[in-house]
Amino acid sequence: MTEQRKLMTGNEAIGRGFYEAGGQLAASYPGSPTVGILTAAKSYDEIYGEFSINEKVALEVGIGASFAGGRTMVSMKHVGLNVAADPFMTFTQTKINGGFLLVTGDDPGMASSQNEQDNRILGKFAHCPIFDPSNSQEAKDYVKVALDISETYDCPSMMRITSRLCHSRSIVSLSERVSVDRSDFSGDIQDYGMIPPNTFAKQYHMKDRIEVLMEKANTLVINEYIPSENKETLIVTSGLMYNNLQELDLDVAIYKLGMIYPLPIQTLTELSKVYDRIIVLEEMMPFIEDELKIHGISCEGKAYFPFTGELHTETIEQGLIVAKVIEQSAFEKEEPVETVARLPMFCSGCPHRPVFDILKKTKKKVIGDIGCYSLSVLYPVEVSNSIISMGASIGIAKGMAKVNKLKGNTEPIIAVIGDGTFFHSGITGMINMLHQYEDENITILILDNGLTAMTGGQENANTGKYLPAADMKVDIPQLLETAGLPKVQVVDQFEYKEAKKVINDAIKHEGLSLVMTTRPCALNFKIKEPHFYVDPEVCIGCRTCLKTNCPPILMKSYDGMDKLKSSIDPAMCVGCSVCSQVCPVGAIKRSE
Ligand SMILES: Cc1ncc(C[n+]2csc(CCOP(=O)(O)OP(=O)(O)O)c2C)c(N)n1
Ligand code: SF4
Ligand code: SF4
Ligand code: SF4
Repeated sequence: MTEQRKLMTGNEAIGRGFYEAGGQLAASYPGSPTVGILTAAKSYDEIYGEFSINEKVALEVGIGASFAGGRTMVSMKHVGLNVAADPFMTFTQTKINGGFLLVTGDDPGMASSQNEQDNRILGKFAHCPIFDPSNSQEAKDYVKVALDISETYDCPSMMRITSRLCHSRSIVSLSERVSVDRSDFSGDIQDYGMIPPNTFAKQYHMKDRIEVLMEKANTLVINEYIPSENKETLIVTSGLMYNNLQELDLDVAIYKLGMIYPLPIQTLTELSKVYDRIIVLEEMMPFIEDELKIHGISCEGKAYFPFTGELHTETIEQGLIVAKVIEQSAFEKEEPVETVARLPMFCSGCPHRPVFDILKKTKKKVIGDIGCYSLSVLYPVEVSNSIISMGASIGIAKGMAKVNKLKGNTEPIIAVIGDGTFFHSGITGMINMLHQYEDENITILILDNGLTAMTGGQENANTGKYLPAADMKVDIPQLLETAGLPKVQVVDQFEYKEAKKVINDAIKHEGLSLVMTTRPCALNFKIKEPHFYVDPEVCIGCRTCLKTNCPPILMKSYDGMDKLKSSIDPAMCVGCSVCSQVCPVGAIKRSE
């Protein structure tokens, strides 16, 4: 049989690797850069795959699958592990059964994340082996290595990847699927019932396990020593940093780690006697550097390389020049190309736009949350004053209202949250609102656009309302009212004037008010009504429509008219009608 080869992203390769490794259950929660992993894994009929309601639930579904003897993979973006950390930090004490792989996608440089955290530290915290592939082939192959190690050493494995590996493509050789047969769940309480005294022995088990794995690291083939005649410097690196370093084509010895925790300390101690110095090349925190130092191996690293952002080849070269490993740059200095800054913005006809247009006019403080509506922080909308983490807006609004009250400040507080984020983790904050609530003036706006738009339009718990194929259609107002919260006022925000009145009345109401907007995401539901156009004879050039920030609207000069008048690009307009509703003179009309 001829070898099958395919160009794959890192995410696709991980999905394929899971299939080939005999994977049975994959769970995830969407988030960049890891969304494509589950999409790829669940494209194979042999794998049950789900986007769970949040990362914690995804991890718990995965724990169940592993206990039942299935090979399991749970994937999430880096911050997702904060949400899943509670079960993870105890699961790491129990026995597993089917091999368990946690894939976590870090985002150095924060291309699409609210922070830049280095999840290798959480992997160490959980006492589990951590793998760091450098290309799609390794991403695929390491899935099997990690699952084998998980089963052999009875622990969850972690694969830490970064955005660039997730999204860049390289050639992958495909293999057949293997079949793995594990026993059913034993139900052995000592192994799985994690309360003291059962937990005492488990702590030692975790510590011993890492020591055994540290020994194993010395002979693991994915840890690779590339010697050099030049005995001045050994560079210890892993993952994508290895590729970037290769581009410099240096005469220098390299130790490329495939497993970055625990480290092959014995081998590296011996190598430290062969080379004059060790330099560690890694993105973000000095993780490998610290590990080496903890084990008495003298090395340098973050003294030469930034601890934040991606390390591109040029940055690595600069660091190595400062470290005196190389003398001068091999790159010709290029003048940076001037580009026009373009901020992300809501799509044409986005249902979030009228809501923030209305809120902007209230001039009140708005506590934002995570979703497409996070863009309301940026110019030109600039309405949400704070964004922290998924679901946080409601708790923050409550805490702020309580302290404002103690200070005699009765200013209304507004929180906005999308339906996806509401189900992910906003629901607990919402129920907590009932606890010792007095009379604080808080308005919570739930922006129900029918799915999880920002991460690519995945289903959430009420998508079934719009798509019959989706199997959950939780009714948010009914859910909240049953829990004892005030009646949710449901409003169509494309009825601009009505929506404005409902939102303004809710803000004025001295108490807790809940409003839910109902228009679905224009992009994912491909909404396209007849477009609108501007009648320049009627337009007075006041620019009110422009302030809705809808991409098709711009001011232009018309023949025979001195003043700039508004115009709408018909190809981009999806016909939501919001601009026509804010025009004071009726100059914006629907086309036939
Ligand atoms: C803990 C965590 N998990 C995942 C993400 C990635 N993420 C960004 S926005 C978003 C969901 C937004 O959905 P929703 O609230 O419905 O807003 P929409 O994008 O649909 O407007 C997710 C999952 C994240 N930022 N944090
Ligand atoms: S994807 Fe949907 S919710 Fe997000 S900005 Fe576009 S229209 Fe709005
Ligand atoms: S009708 Fe107006 S606001 Fe709606 S999509 Fe078209 S240009 Fe944008
Ligand atoms: S709001 Fe109406 S009058 Fe004002 S610029 Fe736009 S189209 Fe012209």
